Amino acid sequence: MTPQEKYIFDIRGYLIIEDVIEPDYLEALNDRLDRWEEKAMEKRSLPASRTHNSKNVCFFEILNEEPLFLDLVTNPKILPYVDAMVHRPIVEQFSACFRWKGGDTGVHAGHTPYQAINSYQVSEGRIYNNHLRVVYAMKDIGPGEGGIQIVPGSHKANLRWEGVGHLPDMEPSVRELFVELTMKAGSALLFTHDAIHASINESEKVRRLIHTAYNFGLFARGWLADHADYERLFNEAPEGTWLKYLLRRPEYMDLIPKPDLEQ
Ligand SMILES: O=C(O)CCC(=O)C(=O)O
Repeated sequence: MTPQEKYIFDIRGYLIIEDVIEPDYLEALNDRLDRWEEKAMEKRSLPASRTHNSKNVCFFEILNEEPLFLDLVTNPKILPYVDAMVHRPIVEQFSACFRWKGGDTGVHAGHTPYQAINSYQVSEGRIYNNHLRVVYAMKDIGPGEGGIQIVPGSHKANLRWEGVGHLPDMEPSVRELFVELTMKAGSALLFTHDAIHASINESEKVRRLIHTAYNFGLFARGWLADHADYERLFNEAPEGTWLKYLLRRPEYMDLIPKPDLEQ
């Protein structure tokens, strides 16, 4: 991560890096995702739950079922950013999400001006993300096609968000704070979950994302991923690798050494 990228990330709360998935690998992943999209179509008609509704379906178990996706966890083009911005990281979640027209995510962020321990911080020139999102566009995402929308700089907000919860309901003066991030297939959006964000797909195109997140290893996994979710993959990962390191359980006494970045 260059000093310029670090500066930009700190000011805006996000960074888009292009061409982080090789074309052949992207094609192979998309071939598999075609199958998952078929499953997603079936899930759309089931009663809504935390992981799906008729316009948005996510699969949080995909990493356990698709070995091909494991290399994304340790993507060598992304790992240096994770290492630079998350202290002793663990994988917090990994999911494939499909989004149809009208599907949206309401406005939210991890940051609170009154609970500093969970918040994005910088100390002695080092960035500390408690929850760094790395979101891969598996297909191009153009304007109106569901790109994540962020309020730049809001990870440092001093006041509580008082806006409404959904993008279409917002007054123009608030709505214009959001920057809609279009993406090319094979690129990654890295953002601090402390920045205010939301999204909506207003197009006929199905938005296809791989969501990953890296957390500070002392914190528990998120509300969607469980401590045991990656136990088998952790056990199978070779000793001393980044894969094993990132898939470890979050522990209060986190003593597993961090591998060198070069491997
Ligand atoms: O999938 C989306 O558009 C929203 C993602 C999001 O809210 C998140 O990663 O926290």
